[in-house]
Amino acid sequence: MTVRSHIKSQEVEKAARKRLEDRGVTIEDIADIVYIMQAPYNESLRMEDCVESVDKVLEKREIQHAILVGVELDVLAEENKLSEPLQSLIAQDEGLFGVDETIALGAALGYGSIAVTTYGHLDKQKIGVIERLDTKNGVRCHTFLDDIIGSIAANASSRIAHRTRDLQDGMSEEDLEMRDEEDRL
Ligand SMILES: [Ca+2]
Repeated sequence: MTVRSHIKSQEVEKAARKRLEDRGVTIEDIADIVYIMQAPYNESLRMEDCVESVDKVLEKREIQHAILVGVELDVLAEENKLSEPLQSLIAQDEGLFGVDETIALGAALGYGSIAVTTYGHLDKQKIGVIERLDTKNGVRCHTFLDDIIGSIAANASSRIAHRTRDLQDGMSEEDLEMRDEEDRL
């Protein structure tokens, strides 16, 4: 086992973003879901707000770690590199295997109850890119990725809901910016 003593956070963020890209998921794909989720509550919502929100969520370490763990397991399952019975549980996306959802839900906890309920909704109503990933075609394994995308979209939706309220309440852009920084755990 080789262990590197210091892993820079920029390296982790870059790797997580690359993982999504390699799996064919763009920030815009996730932003589309955010738009669908938030537009009914926010008349002036623009697509670019959703893209920005997804981008900010991807700055969060907890999310980056969830992406790295989840996609790694999906890829190892595709390559038949896991040991049994885990290999089959993940490759088949076995209905009672809930670790994919546990990781994704855990990553949604940092953005409060709106993120949690939105994640739950997206888990049931597969929307946009999640639906595409959920389609089992026997070649690709997205057991973890679909839930992680749901979690990112849920967090970005919750972030927009809270920011919209804060702006209505007269909070300045600087205060909101500071909040994002504090949130970056
Ligand atoms: Ca799943």
